[in-house]
Formats: sequence, structure tokens, C-alpha cells
Amino acid sequence: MRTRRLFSVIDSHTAGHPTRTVISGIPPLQGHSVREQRNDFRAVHDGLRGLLLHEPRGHAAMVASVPVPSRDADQGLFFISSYIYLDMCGHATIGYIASLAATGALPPRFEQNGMSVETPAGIVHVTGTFEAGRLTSVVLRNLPSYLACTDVAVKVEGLGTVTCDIAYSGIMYALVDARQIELPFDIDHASRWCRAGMAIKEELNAASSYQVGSVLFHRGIEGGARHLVILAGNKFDRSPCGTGTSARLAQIHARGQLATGAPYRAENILGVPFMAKVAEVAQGKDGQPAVIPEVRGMAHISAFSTLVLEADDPLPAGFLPS
Ligand code: PYC
Repeated sequence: MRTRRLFSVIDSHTAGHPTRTVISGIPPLQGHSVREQRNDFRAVHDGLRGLLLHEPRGHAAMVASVPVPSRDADQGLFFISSYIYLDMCGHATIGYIASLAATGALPPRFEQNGMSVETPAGIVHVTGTFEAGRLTSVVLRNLPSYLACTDVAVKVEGLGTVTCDIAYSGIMYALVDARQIELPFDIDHASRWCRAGMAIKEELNAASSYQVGSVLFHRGIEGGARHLVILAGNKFDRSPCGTGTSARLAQIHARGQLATGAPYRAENILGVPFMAKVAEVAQGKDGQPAVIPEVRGMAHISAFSTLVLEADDPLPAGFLPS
């Protein structure tokens, strides 16, 4: 075998959503901030995204976390997905920390102090809960998150008028009460929810000045809500979504439906939860009233692998059926 590239990766899933943490194989990147390093990766090495995340080594839902140096935090981390570059990703941050824990690579005083992580969207803080020295959950303090707009109504072909709120949490979300859509809210209808979410996103982005990245459908349950986040055409978040949960906290806190510190259970479509709360009130990046969301979840390791590109592989950048 003649190899052209080798990547050492740790695969994990956070409530079902995959994170591929790339331990080695990424070429040195230019730039000081994590955003600059991520932008250099995008400009110069975007082909690696397909190699790492698309078929035959990955799949449509795959997300990678790429650790890089940070001048301003304990660690830098950026996120690439099969279809887009994410400025912030909660489930992948949780996956990265669980991967460090699984390999004994958490920083020495993590159990006491946690660590700061610089992402392209800003610096977040992570801590963990431990039992007998074993990491049992990751607690993510996300970026200041805020409700940007309420009761935006759009007419969507096949769905009628759909009303949503728009909130920012590192990604801009449209938050849609799932009861507006006549579909069973379950995994068997995920493709149809993807089509509904994409139709809503297209109408919203054409009609409003807010450009939403994803649509989060929510349906109330005891103590919280079930979430289904539509990421792209045939891609949905299997987890309750870290940034999506943060956007929901900002929304319901601003609407007076959740007090600071009160627990919020965010369940994914398979019933696996994140527990979350508004840790404190804050200011958004333009001075608007915001909250600091705290999201607690866990990731589980699924593989320690070496990904290989053979020198004569006819599909070096992989492929992704749409
Ligand atoms: O957990 O924040 C998240 C996320 C964003 C996209 C996929 N997962």
C-alpha cells in the first residue's frame, strides 16, 4: 500500500450526533485567531473536508472538531461539517472533551477549573462532572445568546403560514413550534421534517434581514422540549443541539417562560437529553440583552481510527450524495 495521507481521529457521538476529532494529519495553518486558522483551512485545504467527512470515510451528518493553538484561551477548536463550516458547535465541543477524557488528555486541572476554548464564534468555557475521576458529563457555557426577533410569520408552500422566533447562540436559529406542522414528531419522519425545515429557512431568508443558519423545531415535554434541528437538505442534528438549546434558552428566558437558573430539559428526537439552564444574564455582541446558556450533555466514543488516503485512490476528496 502506498499512502498519501494519514489522519489519526477519535470518533464519538453526542446523543447520537457524530464528532470526528482530528488528532493528527492537518497541515499547519496560517493565522493567529482560531477564526483565521479556520479560514486558512477553508481557503487552502477545503478538499480535506471531503476526505475526512464525506463518503466513503464519513457520511452526510458527519462533523469534525479540529484542535488548533489559541493565544487567548486554553485551547482553540474549529468545526467542519460535511456541508458547511460551523462557527460554533455545542455537540462537537462535548465530543471533543469526551475524546480528550477517553485518551487521558484533559488538561491537568480540568476537574477543578475546566478550560476555555476559543472557537471561530468566540470563547466558550467547559467544565465537567466526574465520578471517581471519570468524566460523566460535559458542561458547556456558551456564548452570549439572545432573542433577535419574535413572531415572524412566513407563508411556506405546502405548510401555510408558519410563525417563528429568531435567536442567536453562535449560529442564527429560527425556532418553530412543531405543532404548526402536521407531521408526527419522530425519527421515522425525519426526511419530511428536513424538507419542511429547509422550505421555512428559504422563505425566511428571502423575506427577512436575518439570515438563519438552521431551523429548530420544538415541542413541549415535561420540564422542557423535544428538539429537532434541521441543518441542511437531508441533514438533521441527532442531538438536542448545543447551540440550538442555547437559542431556545435565550428565547424562553426573554419571553419570561424560564427563570435564570431554572432547569430546561432538551431532548433529541430519540429521547436522549441535554440538561440546560440560563447561567446568568449578559449582553450580546451588539449590546443587546442576552443570556449565558449552560448546556450539559455527554458524548460516547465509537472509534479510535487511522484514516488513510492511498496514493492511487480515484476519489481523494470523497463524495456526498444529495
Ligand atoms: O450542537 O451546536 C450544535 C450543533 C450545531 C450543528 C450541529 N450540532
